[in-house]
Amino acid sequence: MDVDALRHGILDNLICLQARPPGIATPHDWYMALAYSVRDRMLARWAATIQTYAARELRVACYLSAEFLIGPQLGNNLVNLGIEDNARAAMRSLGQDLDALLAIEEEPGLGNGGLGRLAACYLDSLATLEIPSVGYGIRYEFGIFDQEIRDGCQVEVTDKWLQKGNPWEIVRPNVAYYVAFGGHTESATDECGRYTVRWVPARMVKGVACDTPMLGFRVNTCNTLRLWKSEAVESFDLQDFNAGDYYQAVQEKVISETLSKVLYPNDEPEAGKRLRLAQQYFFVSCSLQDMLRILDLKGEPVARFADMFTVQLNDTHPSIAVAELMRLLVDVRMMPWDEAWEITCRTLAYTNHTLLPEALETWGLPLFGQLLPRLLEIVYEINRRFLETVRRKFPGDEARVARMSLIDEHGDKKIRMAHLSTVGSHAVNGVAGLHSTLLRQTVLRDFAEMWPERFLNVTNGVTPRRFMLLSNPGLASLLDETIGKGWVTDLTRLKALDAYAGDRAFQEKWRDVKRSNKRILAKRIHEATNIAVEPDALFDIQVKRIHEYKRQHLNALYIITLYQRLRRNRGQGAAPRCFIFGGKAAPGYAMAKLMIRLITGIAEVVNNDPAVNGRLKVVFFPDFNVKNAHFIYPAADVSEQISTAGKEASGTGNMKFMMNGALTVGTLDGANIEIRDEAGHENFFLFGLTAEQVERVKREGYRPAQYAEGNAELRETLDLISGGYFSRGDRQVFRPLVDNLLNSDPFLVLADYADYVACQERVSGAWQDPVRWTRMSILNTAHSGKFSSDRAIGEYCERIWNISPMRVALDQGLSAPLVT
Ligand code: 26Q
Repeated sequence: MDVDALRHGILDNLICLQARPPGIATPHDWYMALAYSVRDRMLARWAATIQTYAARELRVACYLSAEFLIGPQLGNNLVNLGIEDNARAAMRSLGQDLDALLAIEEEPGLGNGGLGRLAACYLDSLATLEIPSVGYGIRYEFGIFDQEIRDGCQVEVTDKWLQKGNPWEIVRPNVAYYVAFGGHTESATDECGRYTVRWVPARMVKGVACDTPMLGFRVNTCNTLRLWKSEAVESFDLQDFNAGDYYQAVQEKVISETLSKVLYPNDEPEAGKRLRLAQQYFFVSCSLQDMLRILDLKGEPVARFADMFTVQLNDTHPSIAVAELMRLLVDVRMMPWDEAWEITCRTLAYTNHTLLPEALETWGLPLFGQLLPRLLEIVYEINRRFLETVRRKFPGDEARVARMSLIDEHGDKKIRMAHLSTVGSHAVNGVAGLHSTLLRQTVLRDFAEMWPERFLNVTNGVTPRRFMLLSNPGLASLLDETIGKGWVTDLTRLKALDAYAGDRAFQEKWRDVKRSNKRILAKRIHEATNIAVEPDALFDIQVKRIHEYKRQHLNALYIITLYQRLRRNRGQGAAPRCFIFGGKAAPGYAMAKLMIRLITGIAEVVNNDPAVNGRLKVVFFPDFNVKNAHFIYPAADVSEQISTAGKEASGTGNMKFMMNGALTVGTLDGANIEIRDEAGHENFFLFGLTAEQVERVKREGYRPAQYAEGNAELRETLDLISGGYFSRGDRQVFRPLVDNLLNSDPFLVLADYADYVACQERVSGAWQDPVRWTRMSILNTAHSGKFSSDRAIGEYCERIWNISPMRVALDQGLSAPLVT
């Protein structure tokens, strides 16, 4: 781990793996050589971890997720190994700059947003807390698209994260499973008189394990993220094919390989039907087969499955696991149904991430039956038995039976994946207090009535290693020198900052850190957009996926209002503000794309208007991803969390902002509520209708146009948009957006407008008093401890998984049998 050994390792890898002598090595060659050298230093821990898990009787937590948005790995691994300084020195001695190399890494964009990033934060905490665990998912060849902004519009560019190779991944061709699709089933009675079913598939696909090591912070535990890549079943034997069949066989191979080709964006109206379902089944089946194989290798009977594994379903995307585990136990392992069902329910637990009806997953019966005929039969059988228990418990209540059924029989029949997950799990949780309450009251109300003990809340959390220590080194060293280093793994220790919140000297240091982070962001903004922003301005930031419920357009309406006010008094008296947006819109989500155009349109006008005198700047930062997030969160003064109350399940960006000392402007939605309770109500800018009020307004007949009629500034703002002021005179462009707001406004933007504007004025007032502001900022960081993913994972371990840490020792013999 010392500088000299690192230097040698890097040179070795440069020459032996990159095949480049130092004299002609490109920066990318140096990056690869360093990455391999870091990986080499993780491998001893990885092997020790695998050995420890293989040798002992223990329980493993398996986190099943269609997305893992892990972000760049090099910096995180250096930090977790504790060799960042040594690596920097080693690179310097080789004439290279570590920061420049860190910037080269292409991040694996294997997720859309919150849900995928949450899975990655949880892997970090699982390893840091020394919990035996595996992440299971899909190795997409193309992750989330890269976003470019051209003429103010989003343009999607293919993600090419694998183009130059991925030094973190280890492919394991010997860890592979077959997954069946299509065909039909045949039933028979075997010699023992048992009813058996044989699935005769139309085709098979092979799933190969691609492993990425997930090292914990300063521990020996190095867990595995196992992502499945699809391949054609066998390379075909030329002699068996005539020329025509040869090309047919190649074609089959191509189809098989498309399975793990691309990640689907959420919020897509045509959210890829058939292929998406095939992806889900593919990775779930491979993962469950992998668990069974590990059980066999350990010599454990299948009956012990639920003792050895606990499986968390990250939303309904892996919910086919309920039926697939039944199939593997009943059809393949010949277990009686009841015993298999008991194991399935004891093994699985389900996390819900949304209440939005349009985002709840369902699959049409015909499609499901064609692709997975045996699984459809199993779903029917689960449903038949389940509805029997409903009828026993609520005799004569057929309306309830229809509501709870796994099959939605209104119109085209569909399988309700949230119902399937709930029925097949022993625990169901929401991701923030309000969300879990609403889950019990709305989407899963009947289920909560039937099994109240099954429902619980686990508020989300994020990893302070990546989102503080790695991305905000200035803050991290100030914290280290003020309260000691322990906060990184016990974030509640930040409370010790309370004592310094009013300390003028400390406040000065706090502001220095923030100012330097803002300078870094200002530089990035200039490079990416050519817009010059003033680091002394208030940085007001909203970064997240673009969606109507997240209400980036509410923010935009306020900016226009502020702009008008500034123009009237020629910018006098107002505190300079810089509004920064970032986030991707689903390629097929027209309204979200229009919201981006509105923001860039506003930016073009206000940034170039001399009348505002530089007191207002608007930036749309392109391609918001984990890498860019590293320099965005630390630079924020204000965090915009303005979703319609009741719609954002939790939010996790809100937590990253808080840890980095931003003050939140927010509604009583998702985790905002808990953030406000922790920070102190006086240190949070609250506005807007509550979830209950939102529902009441909607029930009583919401008329958005009335709000515009009653508010001259709002009317003027909407008129400017419709009049083409932000679209170079084109009155058509934003019509759908303005019409939607005036005529339906499903997310109550206009209803919350006035209160939002008033709230933003309070923000401006507070900003004028730096001592007060800094105090509030310090108190936000000080009280962010609850939002560490370590706390969240601790709760999963204790309340759902019943699993405890297992220390890994480095100095083990290499004799124990290996179960990879
Ligand atoms: C589903 C079917 C077909 C294609 C795509 C999808 C799909 C993919 C991703 C549906 C949803 C997602 C992602 C959802 C998501 O990120 N939800 C967010 O989860 C966070 C972590 O719990 C919460 O903080 C956010 O509030 C929630 O919106």
